[in-house]
Amino acid sequence: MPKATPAFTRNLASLRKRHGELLTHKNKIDKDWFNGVYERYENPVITPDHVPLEWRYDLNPASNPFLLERLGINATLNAGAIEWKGKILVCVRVEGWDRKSFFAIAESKTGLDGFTFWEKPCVIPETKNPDTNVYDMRLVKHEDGWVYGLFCTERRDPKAKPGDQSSAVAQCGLVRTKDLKNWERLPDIKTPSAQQRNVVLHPEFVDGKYALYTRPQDGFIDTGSGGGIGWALCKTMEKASTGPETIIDKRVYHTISELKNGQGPAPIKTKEGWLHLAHGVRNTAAGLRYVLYLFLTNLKDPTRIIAKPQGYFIAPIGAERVGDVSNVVFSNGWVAKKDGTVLIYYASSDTRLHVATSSIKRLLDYVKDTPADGLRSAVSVQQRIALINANRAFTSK
Ligand code: M1P
Repeated sequence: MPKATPAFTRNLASLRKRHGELLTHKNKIDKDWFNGVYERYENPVITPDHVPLEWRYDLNPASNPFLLERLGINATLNAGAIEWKGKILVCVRVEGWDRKSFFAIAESKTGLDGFTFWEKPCVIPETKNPDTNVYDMRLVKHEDGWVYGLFCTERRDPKAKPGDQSSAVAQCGLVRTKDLKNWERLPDIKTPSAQQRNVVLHPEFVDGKYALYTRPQDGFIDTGSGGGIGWALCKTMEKASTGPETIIDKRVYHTISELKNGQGPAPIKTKEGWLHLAHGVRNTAAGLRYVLYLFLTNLKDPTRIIAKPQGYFIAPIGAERVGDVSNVVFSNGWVAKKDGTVLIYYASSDTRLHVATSSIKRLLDYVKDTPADGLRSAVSVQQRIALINANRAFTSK
């Protein structure tokens, strides 16, 4: 064993101490914040600093005498989530300094803190057309017995001119697993659209077919003529090729999702309908703003929206507003526990992962009894006046 310098030994001990403290730190409800719908927490649940030191540092004093961080982590974001053998597992989008994302499973007993990464990142086999970048996996326990992972696979646009090094094509990559360790890669999902992101598998068969939430888009960033969250059916996941896409949740002028939107995780089945979490995007002078919203669809016909509150459910606040892509919250993972608790995993500003908690009861109350978007200022004023009038009896003088 080569001898480490005193500085190497000291710095490694301090890195290990800070890493250990981070992993054992209890996360508490943020008491300075309340809206009744959900709880926010004091700390993010996973940051780049949670990633094991062995993934970032060469710990051999002979080959790395200065203890340099060789393969740093830039961000830990958009995570799929699943309850697995009594623990909460998140499949995190981990992005290195090289801008490549990969997937890694982290587990926690509480789902609120103590997230620890499994020994190694997930090895996702490639297809004949290798992915340049993969991200935003939605984990779904399907009634066919498999756990599917649907993710975005991004490749350089084959039609791009040599001077154009940014045009890309996004499609839905697909894996399935029985243990979250061995991943079988299936062909990318084919849809009628030029590009796809935010494709999510519905957990049950519909008319004997697999059902997918899609997000048709003409270009890589712009959805173009893509009108919103789509829905398409396909016979098999082994060579998935969908029929036509119908838009079930449209983009609408001057709403939180006028520019684009996308299904978050798979919807949760409740007695009153399928509960959906999605993101909406609008453009501003400061760039795109991403917020989260909820809606409810009919149990027998998940394409039919039966309740949709106005506005957003979660928007970035405080430190969440700043990061690699500021003013963004994004979610592709949530877990509904048997006792009715819902753990909502969302990333802020494409940089770190947070949790919010609520319950099925509260979320249904919020979705069903919050007024819908009236689409005009005058209607918003009337909604607020109705609330003020109804509150007269409860207002202390
Ligand atoms: O940068 C914000 C988000 O942008 C994309 O989402 P969408 O396709 O809806 O615009 C994704 O790249 C997502 O990962 C990212 O968080």
